[in-house]
Amino acid sequence: MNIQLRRVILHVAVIVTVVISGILTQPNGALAASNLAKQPAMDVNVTLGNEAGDLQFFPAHLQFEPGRRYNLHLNNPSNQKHYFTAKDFADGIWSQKVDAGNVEIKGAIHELELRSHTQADWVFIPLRSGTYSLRCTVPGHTEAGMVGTIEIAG
Ligand SMILES: [Cu+2]
Repeated sequence: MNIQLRRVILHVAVIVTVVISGILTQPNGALAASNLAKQPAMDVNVTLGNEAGDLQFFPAHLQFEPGRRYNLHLNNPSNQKHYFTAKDFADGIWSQKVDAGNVEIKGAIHELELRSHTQADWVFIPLRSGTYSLRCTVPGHTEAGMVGTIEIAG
C-alpha cells in the first residue's frame, strides 16, 4: 500500500470515528431541546400598569402550552416601576433568554423588574402544566390588585 492511500484511509477513519462519537454522545434531551429552541416563537403581549396609573396586568390571565416556544413581550408604559413575579411559573419553564435593551440574558430567570417606560422580551418554553400566580411585588401593588394567573395547560 502506498503512503498516499494509507493517508486517505486514515483520514476517512478519523472522520467516521468523529461523526459516530458525535452522534452517540448527543443526549436525546439536548437534541430535543435544541430542536424546540429553533421553532418559531408565538408572541404574547403583556402590559404592566398603564398611562393612567392603574395597578393591573393587561391581560391578567395568561395561557401557554407545554413544548411551544413563546416570546413574552413585557411593556411598562406607566410612570412607575413594576415587577413581573411568578416564581413557580418560572420553575416550570425552560428560559432561553431575556432581551432587554442592548442586553441579552441567558439562563434561568425568576423575576423581572421593568422600570417606567421600558420593555423586555422573555423567550421560553413551558415544560410543566399547572396554574401559577403572577404578581407585582412593589409594596402595595399586589394589595391594590396587580395580580394575575398563568396557566400552562396540556
Ligand atoms: Cu406594580
